[in-house]
Amino acid sequence: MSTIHSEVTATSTTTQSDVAESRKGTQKLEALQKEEKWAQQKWEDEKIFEVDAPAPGEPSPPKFMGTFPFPYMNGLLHLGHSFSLTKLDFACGYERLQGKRVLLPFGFHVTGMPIKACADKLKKEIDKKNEESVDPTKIVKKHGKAAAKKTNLTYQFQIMRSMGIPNEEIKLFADAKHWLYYFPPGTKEDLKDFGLSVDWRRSFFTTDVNPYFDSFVRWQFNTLHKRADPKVKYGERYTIYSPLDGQPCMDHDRASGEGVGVQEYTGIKLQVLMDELTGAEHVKDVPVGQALTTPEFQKALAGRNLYLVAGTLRPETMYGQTNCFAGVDIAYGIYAVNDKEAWVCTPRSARNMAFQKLFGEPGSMKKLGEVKGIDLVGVPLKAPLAKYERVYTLPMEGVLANKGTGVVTSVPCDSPDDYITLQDLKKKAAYYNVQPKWVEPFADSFPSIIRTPNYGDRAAETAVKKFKINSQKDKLQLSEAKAEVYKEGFYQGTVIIGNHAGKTVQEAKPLIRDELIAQGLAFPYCEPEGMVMSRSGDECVVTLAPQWYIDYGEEGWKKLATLCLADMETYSAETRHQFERTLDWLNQWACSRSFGLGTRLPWDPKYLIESLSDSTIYMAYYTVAHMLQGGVLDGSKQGSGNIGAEQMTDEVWNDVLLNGPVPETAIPKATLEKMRREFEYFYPLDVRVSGKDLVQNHLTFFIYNHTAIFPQSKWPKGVRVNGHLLLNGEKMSKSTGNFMTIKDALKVFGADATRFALADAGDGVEDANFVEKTADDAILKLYTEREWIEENLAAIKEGKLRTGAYTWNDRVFAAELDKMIADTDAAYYVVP
Ligand code: ANZ
Repeated sequence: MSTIHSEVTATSTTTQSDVAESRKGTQKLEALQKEEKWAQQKWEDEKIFEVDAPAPGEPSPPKFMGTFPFPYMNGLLHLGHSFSLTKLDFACGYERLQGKRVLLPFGFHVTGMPIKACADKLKKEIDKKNEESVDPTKIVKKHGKAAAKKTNLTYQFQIMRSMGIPNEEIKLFADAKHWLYYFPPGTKEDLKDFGLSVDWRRSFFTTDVNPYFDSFVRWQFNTLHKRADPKVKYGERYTIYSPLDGQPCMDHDRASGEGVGVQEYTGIKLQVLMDELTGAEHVKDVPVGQALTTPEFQKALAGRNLYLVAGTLRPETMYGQTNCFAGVDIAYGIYAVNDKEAWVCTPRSARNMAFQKLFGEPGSMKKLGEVKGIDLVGVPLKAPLAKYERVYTLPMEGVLANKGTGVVTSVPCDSPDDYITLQDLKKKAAYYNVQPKWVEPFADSFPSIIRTPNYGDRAAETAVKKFKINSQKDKLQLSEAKAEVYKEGFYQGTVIIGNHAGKTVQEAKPLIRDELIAQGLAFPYCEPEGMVMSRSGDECVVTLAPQWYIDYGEEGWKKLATLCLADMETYSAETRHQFERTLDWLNQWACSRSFGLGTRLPWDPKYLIESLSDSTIYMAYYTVAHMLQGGVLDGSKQGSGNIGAEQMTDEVWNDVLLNGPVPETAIPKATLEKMRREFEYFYPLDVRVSGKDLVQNHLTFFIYNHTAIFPQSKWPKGVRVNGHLLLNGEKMSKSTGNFMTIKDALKVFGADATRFALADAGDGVEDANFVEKTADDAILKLYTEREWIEENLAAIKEGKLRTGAYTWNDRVFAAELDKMIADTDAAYYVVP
């Protein structure tokens, strides 16, 4: 890309004043856009991107098939999408020039919850409008923007308006189906305007609204399920649950907390050193933990070991624990776990634990006593993995009663909150009677756990300085610092202590967690990510409930996925490592949902297949889609094969895609053969192109499912991922306004200049940058080139150009072109 770019730059005569001129007048832009339209129309008329497998007897050229993950259609595509798309489109263009028959199909994803949830939300807003007889567009005026903001309420109609939907059309979106007929066709038009070289005959949208695609996904799931070693299984998974209703509480059953999922913590068991508490040594300094030493409580405890249990998201930092924090005003309960243990935590978390069967029978709990946070201050503890023999319980202002267990283990090395609280306590030791010896030996001498490139070995301390945090009261800065440190540690951190030293945080985290759990030092604990209230007014918990899940991570299957990856082109070592890491930890995945849009699970149709699970092998569907559905996204018309959707039985799919036994069907043999030819010719997939964030779920699922369903010769051959796209050097974000849809870019720059700036934005896995000035400049360059071509065409016509043998300059020019071609070949084929 850069070769082409620098070539044009070298010959261009662009100046700043030209840029200004171009911004003022759009004449040049319009001239280019007119030509783009002309070319696009010509492509469409001549069907140049519509390709079929060669007919029998025809010569069979090499082929190339590339895809992009079908985007979710609850809005328009933005520049980030178009960036990944250019990587695919340019590769397809290159392969076409190599003489290959190139297939670039494009589909639209509407499976899942958000569209339905937004439609329902809009419906509620409209119903409310009818009640109040207010125009929905005036709700904000009536209730006030501030009120809306305070309650964290963005009205759905505002979101629809921000997407450019006219007021009078918004009500139509209260029907989820309307989204399916609005965004996919609109996006298709945008992508045509963008000049994407797609065979649009093969396009479709997902879910059971499209009966052909639906039959494909049902076949896929039956294939995974009905086999000697089923890949889809039934078993217990974490689910949001209403104890009062006695059943899972899915989105549509909720009075509040729509979209709230399950947060998985690790419960760390910090053992109360009861002997020290009752022993003379400790008590003579200052009496602590008296509530725990009363005869009544000791009787209830009946010799059980007592633990403060802390909920953490960062088990890998446990080497650095220096103390434990309790909220002084929080009322904790003490619960019997079994005959040997009792835990101190908030009643709310105990209720969750009870439904996760941590105390025996689901829902059962036995409370042994209560203790206020302030009465825990000074209690000595044994913290797992910590370098200190004994750490102390200290007071902290920011401990929330409604999050985790209400007990927080403190890691000043990596938690800015913990670091600053310890520093505060060091300064004013008299606070809640805190003794210097509970703080001083720990406040500065704690060990380092994680090394990151930007924050060093003591990330929390670095962040506290960077964000100028002076005390626990600087809440806003603290939450920013916490987010930064967490991100930095998770994505770039390496563990530098303990028996996992040298591993990345992403690798070490699950390993350390599993080890702590295996040794009985910790336990898995889950709760809703936020408050969820059921319609019956019950606060929901997380329980273990039976569900259908896909058995990713199962040893034999993982081996096949690893084998597939080994043969795959990943275009960068980093991408390969990311896949390897994902294969290391990826585990069972719940694939059934009861709310949203999608295909029903064929053998248990009360469930829908969730959105990441119906998207793993559908690239095979593209190979025959045009024969099934006739150019309409919803499959409401038959395609060139004249096949009814009901005819697409599992047996027919087996025949077409797996060379299965000849099915009993009214579909003519020749039609089946043609479908099989399409699949056999275009599959396996040569490259899948996407943003890098999909490696850890979608793209790994894609590998797994191909290996489960198809023979090795049909496994995917390549995945190319790119970084995120910045816009003018800043993160793209709707909330800051630094955001551009493809539609907008095409309006402002036209297709070619947009593509030009995208080509220049970056090529690696790191973030890329779309610079508007580059696109602006490209308009001028392209226009100048157009003028030059026109002049020369005229000159040719008038016979004004020199003829005869090549001069030295001609030969240099030709050699330059040859070099560029060779560079391009190398760029597409040689792995950096
Ligand atoms: C150890 C640790 C080490 C933590 C570290 C963080 C950083 P988010 O991401 O906001 O959910 N925490 C747990 N329960 C809490 C409560 N009731 N009130 C206040 N803080 C609580 O934060 C999760 C982290 O917040 C948890 O992980 C816990 O501190 C703390 F380097 O545990 B962490």
